[in-house]
This record gives sequence, structure tokens and C-alpha cells, in this order.
Amino acid sequence: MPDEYLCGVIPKTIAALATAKGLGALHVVRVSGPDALRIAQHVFRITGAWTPRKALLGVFCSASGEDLDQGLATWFAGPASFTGEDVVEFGLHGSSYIAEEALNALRAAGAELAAPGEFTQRAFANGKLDLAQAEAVGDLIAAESRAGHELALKQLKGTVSHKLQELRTRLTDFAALIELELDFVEEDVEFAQRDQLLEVLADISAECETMLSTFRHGRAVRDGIPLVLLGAPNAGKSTLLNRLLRDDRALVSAVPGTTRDSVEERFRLGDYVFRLVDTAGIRATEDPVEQMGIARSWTKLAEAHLALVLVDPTQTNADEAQELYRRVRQSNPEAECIVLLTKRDLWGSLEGAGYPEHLAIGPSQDDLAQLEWLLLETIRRNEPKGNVLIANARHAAALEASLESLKRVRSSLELGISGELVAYDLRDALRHLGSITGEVTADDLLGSIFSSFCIGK
Ligand SMILES: Nc1nc2c(ncn2[C@@H]2O[C@H](COP(=O)(O)OP(=O)(O)OP(=O)(O)O)[C@@H](O)[C@H]2O)c(=O)[nH]1
Ligand SMILES: [Mg+2]
Repeated sequence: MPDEYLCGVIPKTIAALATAKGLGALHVVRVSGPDALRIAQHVFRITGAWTPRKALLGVFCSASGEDLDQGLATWFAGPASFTGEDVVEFGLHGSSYIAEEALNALRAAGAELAAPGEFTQRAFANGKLDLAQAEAVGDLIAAESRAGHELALKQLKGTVSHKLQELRTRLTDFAALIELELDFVEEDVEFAQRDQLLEVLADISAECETMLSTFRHGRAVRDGIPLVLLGAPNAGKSTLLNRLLRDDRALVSAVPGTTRDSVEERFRLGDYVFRLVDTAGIRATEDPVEQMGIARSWTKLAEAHLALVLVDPTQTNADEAQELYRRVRQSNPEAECIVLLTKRDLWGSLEGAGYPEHLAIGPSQDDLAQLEWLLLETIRRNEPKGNVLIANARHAAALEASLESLKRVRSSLELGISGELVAYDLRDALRHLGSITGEVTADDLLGSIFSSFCIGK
């Protein structure tokens, strides 16, 4: 074995099942590394020659050399492959037995089983993707809605990366001016006009802030928009949860206080996935368990982007409804709050009764459809403008850190503090921005990012 292997300079050849485990029409088994072609030739018999980027029909042989399956192999000669290494992808019949035996054969021929995310990590290491794009691969696979899918696809195509690159370039130009000034510090020369510098700096900071401001929405699009149902006991919250889910998920009864703990479910509506939370009805109570449930209702509200305040006007008067609405708004001013007057079938008109602005709903399908339309409209109205959405907490934290450094640069410039300190803070800002795309990244961070991927990715 050559020394390079022992020193770990030449990467090992890895193999994994790229499709989900279990029964399916087909399975894809992926091999990547310097020995991929040799290993493939060992386990897969074809009649012609191995040609790159062609699906080759052949027979996959087990570790003991017996025919295992008839299938296809595609060889991507590095660096023109996903990982940048030699890659062979096998399309086999989708039995878990075949998948397992195929992996055994590949191991016997010299491949090692891949760690979670290792293919994507190699693509990153070989410059095929930057870190933000590599993370987008994971998001794309996990996306459950059109909006989530679009977000991940944009990030994979490099929208976030290009924007960051642009900011980094501007910041680097700016830093160059400052450093130049440093070189001539003896002569007391100022190459850059302070006013101009401050203006450029304000502009770059504003761009970072705009990006950062999209995080609240971006994260919700990626992870599900938190939507909370609140109201007095018996207002009809669990009934509405079941109707939105089209599922008999939560207990419904005429006894006030039926829901004691919060109930959370995801559902897709239009382009979005929502995280819908039904909560314990809010009232004054001596029951300690109910009190715990109600405390949880308020906690759930604190995390919500959308709060539906349900009021049954046959049980709750206008003043009480106004008071509840006020408490909800005060408790989470950032959340969009919609008041629903429920059980419309039980009452006639409430015009002039003094209830907060509301939508009236009853058991009809039309009422439900109208509510669903209103939910989507409210989300769309709050969508950040522009092409870039930040959805990843790591990216948001890096932007925040970068903004902090830029703030220090600004105050140093304003106070006329030495260029050396300014240059230091600028380098810091650049480093934070660069960490998003992985231009500057610690190994342990890479490990934690890629280990959250599944095997075969
Ligand atoms: N007539 C009528 N009854 C309704 C409507 N919505 C809910 N109800 C009834 O109102 C009662 C309470 O409904 P729930 O959905 O359990 O109310 P809740 O707000 O979850 O109540 P808690 O869990 O106790 O906080 C049940 O008997 C429901 O069948 C409606 O639109 N019209
Ligand atoms: Mg309930």
C-alpha cells in the first residue's frame, strides 16, 4: 500500500446507498474516490468498455463472485463529478437484500462505508460547492413545500453565496484602502476620505442587515411557519386544528378545558408548511395542571409568527374579547394576530357589538377556505422583498457577528482611532462573512455540519 494511503493524503474510496432504505423499484448505490473505477470494474461485469457518463448495462456480482443483480452503472470521471473524485453510481433493483449485498461486495473490493454527509463534504473539499451550497443540498432533500424547496434550490444555485461574495469584495476593497493608509502612517497621509469610507461602510452594513432581517421568515419557510390557536376554553380551537389538518387529531368536547397540553402538527397549505399548535384554553383556574397547560399556551404564543385568537361570542362578550386580544398582542407584538369569531352557525349578526376586527367562521367549507386564504395572504404580505433569504441559523449568527465588527469599524473611524484597529475589525468582519460559504472555517464546524446529513448524501 503506498504511503499516501497510510498518511491519509489520498482519500479512501467510499460507498453508500444513496436512496432510502427499504423496498422500492430501484436503489442507487454510490461509490466515490480514487479507486472507484477499479472497484466498480471488480464488482460489475459489462460487455463493452467503461465509458464515462454513459449508463452501462451489466451484472453486479456479490462478494463471493455470484450474480447478484442486473443493473446500470454510470461512471463520472473526476473532477467532472458531484464530489470532484471518480464516482460510479449503480442503479440496482430496489430490494434491501440486494443493497446490502452490493455494499458488502464493494467493501470486499476495497471501498469503505461512507459517513453521513461524506459525499457532500468531499464535494465541498474539492471546491464543487461552497459550504452554504452544501448545506442547501440537505435543505433541498428535507424541503416539504414549494416555498421551502425554492429557498433551498436558490441557495444551492448560489444566490446567497453570490450576494456574500459581492459584499466581501466591497469590504476587501475598503480594507485595502485602510491598509494602504497604514503603510503610510509616518507620512500622515489619508488616501481615503473619512466621509466616503463611512458612507461605504453604512451601505455594506445596511446590506448585511437586510439579509439578516430575512432570517425570521426564511427559517419559518424552511422549518414550518409557527401558527398558534389561542382562546378561552370551548372556543373551538381543537375543532379548527382538526379541520385544518383534515384529521381527527385532537379531542373535541363540550366540556371546557378539554385540551390540557399543547398539541403540535405540521400541515401544508399552498406553498407553505405550517407548524400548527393547539393550546389549552386560557382562563383563571386553581387547578395546578391546567395552570401548567395555560402557561404553555403563552410560551407557544411567544414562538408564533401567526396567532389565531378564537372567540365564541355566545360565551365571551366584546370586552372580554378585546382584553384577550390586547393580551395576545402585548405578549407577542411581532406575531400577526387574527381574531376569529367562532360558531357562526349559532349566532346571527354582531354588528356594532364592539368585538375586535375579525373573521367569522362556522362549520362550513367556505368559511374554512376563507380562513386558509387569509392565512396565506398574511404570510405573503410579510414576505421579505428581494432575492436572498437567510434560512440557516449559522448564517444568521455569522451575519450578526460581522455586523458587530462593522459597528466597531464605524465607531473607530468616527473617533479617529488608529487604522490598525480598524483593519483588525475589518478582517474580523470579512472572516465572519467568509465563514458562511466556508472560505474560512474550522474543521470541527465542518464535522458538525456534515454529520447532520444522512448517509449517502
Ligand atoms: N355549533 C358549533 N359548535 C362548534 C363549532 N366549533 C366547535 N364547536 C363545538 O364547541 C365545543 C368545543 O370545541 P373544542 O374544539 O373542543 O373547543 P376548544 O377551544 O378546543 O376547547 P378547550 O380544549 O376546552 O380549550 C365542542 O362541542 C365542539 O363541537 C362550530 O363552528 N359550531
Ligand atoms: Mg381543545
